Amino acid sequence: MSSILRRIFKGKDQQQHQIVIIGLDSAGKTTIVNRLLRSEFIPTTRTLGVNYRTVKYRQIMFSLIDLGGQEIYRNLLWQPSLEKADAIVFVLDSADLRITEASTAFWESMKQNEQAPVLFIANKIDLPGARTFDTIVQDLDLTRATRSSRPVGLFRISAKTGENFYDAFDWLADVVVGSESVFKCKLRVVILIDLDSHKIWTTKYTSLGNEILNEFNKSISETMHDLLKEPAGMEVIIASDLQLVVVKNHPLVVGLIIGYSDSVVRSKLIAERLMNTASASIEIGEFSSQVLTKLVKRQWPLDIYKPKSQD
Ligand SMILES: Nc1nc2c(ncn2[C@@H]2O[C@H](COP(=O)(O)OP(=O)(O)OP(=O)(O)O)[C@@H](O)[C@H]2O)c(=O)[nH]1
Ligand SMILES: [Mg+2]
Repeated sequence: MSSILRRIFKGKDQQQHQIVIIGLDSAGKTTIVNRLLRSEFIPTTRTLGVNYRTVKYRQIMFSLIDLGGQEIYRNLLWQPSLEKADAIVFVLDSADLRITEASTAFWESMKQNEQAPVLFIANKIDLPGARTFDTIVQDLDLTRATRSSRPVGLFRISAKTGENFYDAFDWLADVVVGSESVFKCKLRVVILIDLDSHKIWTTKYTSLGNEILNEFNKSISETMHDLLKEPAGMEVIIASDLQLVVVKNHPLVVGLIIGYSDSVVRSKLIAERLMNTASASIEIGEFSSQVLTKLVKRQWPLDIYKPKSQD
């Protein structure tokens, strides 16, 4: 077989996933690409136009389209690349003061491609001026993104030191090959409340700090309070490295604590199934909390958080 034929066959065997990397200039996009290629920190110069690279990551071929982040490239080059993206990586410099500009660039890009999964990277967490995760989520309104139907993963990393770097790209690799695991969530706490604010079922899969639990209870009370105005809906609050999800569907409310890059859409599905089961059993006067405990164990065993020591 001639070498050209071999190359064609190889190309056919191995599907390449187009990963479009965007973010303001100097966010760290090319540094991330270099770390993917060489597993180390390599100094960069600004990208003029676009930089194409291919990398095999955990047996998956990524075709990386590393776009220049300066305004001229944002206007000229981003849209045509985004339209063809299989996945989008948005990189933010966590210490950059241009937060409004970054937010506009992010949300404009989301409009250019409404389907592709999004890996949101808050980079440069090694810098002393890096914003906290909560601030970034709030400033860029990221809960709106995690609530959308496409997979959205949020990660804080340092492309310089490598902190959390592979967690982020493992998530992306799972997403592009359609692995089930990314659509799972790791339930820490689930709580079911009725309209009279009675906790009718609570289950904790791990112990959590009081601060988080207080925040969780507060967000549940606020949602209960709004229940009269709006009988169905959902709230997502990011607290530390967790998400507090409150789903209401008159007359019940379910609160869940999940990991910060877990699928909110999936946690909503679990909450709705729990509410349906609970209301059906309440109606016939046969409610028992064991039924719900068993339901979670049977239906979503992989969505239950297991602390590392129990793995
Ligand atoms: N401290 C720190 N510096 C970083 C990190 N990542 C990148 N940098 C530095 O940030 C500067 C810009 O990085 P680049 O990777 O070139 O940024 P870019 O997003 O590709 O920029 P453009 O190509 O202009 O769009 C460089 O000096 C990098 O060394 C990080 O995690 N921590
Ligand atoms: Mg660059």
